[in-house]
Amino acid sequence: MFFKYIRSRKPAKQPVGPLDDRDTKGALKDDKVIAEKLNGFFASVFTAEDVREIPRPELAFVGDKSEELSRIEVSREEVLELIDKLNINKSPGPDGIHPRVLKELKCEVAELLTKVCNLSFKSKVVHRKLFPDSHLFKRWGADLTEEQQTTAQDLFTKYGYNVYLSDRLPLDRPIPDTRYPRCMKKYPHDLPTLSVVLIFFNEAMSIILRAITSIINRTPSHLLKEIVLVDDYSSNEDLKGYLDEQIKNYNAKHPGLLKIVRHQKREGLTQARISGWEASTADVVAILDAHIEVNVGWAEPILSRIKEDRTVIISPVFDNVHFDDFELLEYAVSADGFDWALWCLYEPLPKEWYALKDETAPIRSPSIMGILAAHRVFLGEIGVLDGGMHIYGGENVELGLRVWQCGGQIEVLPCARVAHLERAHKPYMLDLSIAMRRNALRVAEVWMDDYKYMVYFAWNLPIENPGIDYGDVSSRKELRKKLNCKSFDWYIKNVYPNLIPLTTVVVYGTMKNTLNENICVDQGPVPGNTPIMYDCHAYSSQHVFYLSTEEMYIGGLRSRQNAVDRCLTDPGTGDLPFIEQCNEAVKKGLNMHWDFKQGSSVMNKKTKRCLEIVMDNLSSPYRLVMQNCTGQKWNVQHTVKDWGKRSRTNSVR
Ligand SMILES: [Mn+2]
Repeated sequence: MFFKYIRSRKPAKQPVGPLDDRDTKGALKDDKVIAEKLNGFFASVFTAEDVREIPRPELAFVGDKSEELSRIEVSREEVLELIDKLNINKSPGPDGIHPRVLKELKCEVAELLTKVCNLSFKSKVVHRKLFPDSHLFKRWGADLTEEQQTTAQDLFTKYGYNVYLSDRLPLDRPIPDTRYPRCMKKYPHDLPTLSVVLIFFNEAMSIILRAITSIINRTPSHLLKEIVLVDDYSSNEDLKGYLDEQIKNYNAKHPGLLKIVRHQKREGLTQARISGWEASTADVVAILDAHIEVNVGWAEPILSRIKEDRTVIISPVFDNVHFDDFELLEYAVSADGFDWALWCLYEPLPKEWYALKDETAPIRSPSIMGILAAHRVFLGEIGVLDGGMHIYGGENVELGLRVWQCGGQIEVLPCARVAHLERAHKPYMLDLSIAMRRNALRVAEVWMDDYKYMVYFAWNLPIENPGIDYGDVSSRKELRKKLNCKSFDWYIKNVYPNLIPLTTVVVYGTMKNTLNENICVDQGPVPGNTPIMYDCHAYSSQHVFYLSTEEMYIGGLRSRQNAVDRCLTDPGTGDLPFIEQCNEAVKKGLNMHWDFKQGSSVMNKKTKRCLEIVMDNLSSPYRLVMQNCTGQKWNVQHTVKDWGKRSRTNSVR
């Protein structure tokens, strides 16, 4: 996305002045000339209307400040490039720049100019950087005293975002309206009522209060029935008595608006969402994190869509609030999907949606991410959420599959926008993949039928006795039966054709030579095409798949249409094996077919050479080579018993 690109570009390092008034030694000639230039530039780019909304940089030139100017850290390229964009696209129109993006750009230019001016013309006290390696201070906090830095860093470590700044920002701060212009249409007055659930665990107080404030200010009061806070047994003191007081204050102004549910022990994200759903009473329930700010007009599109169809589960579009400076980064509208490990990911928008030529139209989505809105009773009918999920991960995919397979639909609504604060780190858990893996198996066992094999492949687990306790799934299986839900095969063919199964896997996992079982075949450096032997760690770079079609994949598993597997090939000359993208290998007619059985050699069908390991001399490690077969034996970690062998012709794509 254009705006994202601008933001993420790294500024050039060299200190430079804003415009062209630099002499050969790099010092600026004349402050007054620059002041005039800046003023002139500002007047040429910013309209009177802009000036009302965008603060004009303070151009106060006093005395000779050229020395300070030479130390300006804002890059000239950055300013010039932005100016360039503005000039090219000055007039908004059908082929020009989107008016909202234009305004964002102008804001950036104004901000940069202000920085230039402040850095140049005000005497600056430089504080020692106490935490040069902290993510918090990468782009923020240059003017903080040492004491302030310490306070801010402590809060950052505790919460994973900039609580020091949050505590100083107004609760009702404005955020940019990121909707498409056509979203600003009128919605009917008569819509279903709304309960908003905010779940939290040890969230910072100012964050929760800002979420509440945004909901009250940006939801029509006749539609907002209540806000239900769910505390998943926080330990922070301020979230007890002080929060209760705050709730009383709100309710004094808005009688009965705020409720709080407090868990008596830590029950996890999913159970917190279920508790919020149980406590709500309006027609529609929106279940959100507490580290959000809803944007203007967020509720009306949701409520009118659910009024049309009670079986639609809705995801608003997220924008990202930076964890450090709390600025809003607009995210592109996209659908929600997942890979075979069941990690959520963004999917491109379906062609059918573009064909509608209506940017306000709902987007059919295979899955959902975290934040959702639904008809309260319908959500209950299809089983709310799986309360057996632990901590984090998998619960969204579970909901996605269940909704589609059991007669509902999931849609992303481009006009409903919610700004979500992404933590730099999640203080409550170090390795999310442990809970994720367990929850993924739960989803696989209940909803995915034989396609569950793909989840076991992706996590490199044996299908029988994976050694992971995913809890009791019998009540979820009963629910699936009771609701008469469709198969995963139906789902993948009708809802998510972009997710690609691989039904021809014979063996998978790490691959070891019997000469030394401490080292594994590894895809080697990427980018690069030479597989190597490396100490076994069993991460995806060491995942090998041998297929009944006699191909051998190395390094992870393809999940989606646009990702490509990497195939082992024998170039036929030299002593090194070569990895090529499988579709390329087919096109080029490379030697990509292998004879292999567990405990035997890996021999290329065409060249008759073998994949083997050699030690060039006693002090060197083993190398992976192609050579005349000497009878070396290989084993791959796991064997597939039956999947695909029954109905291969049906599901192979
Ligand atoms: Mn969140």
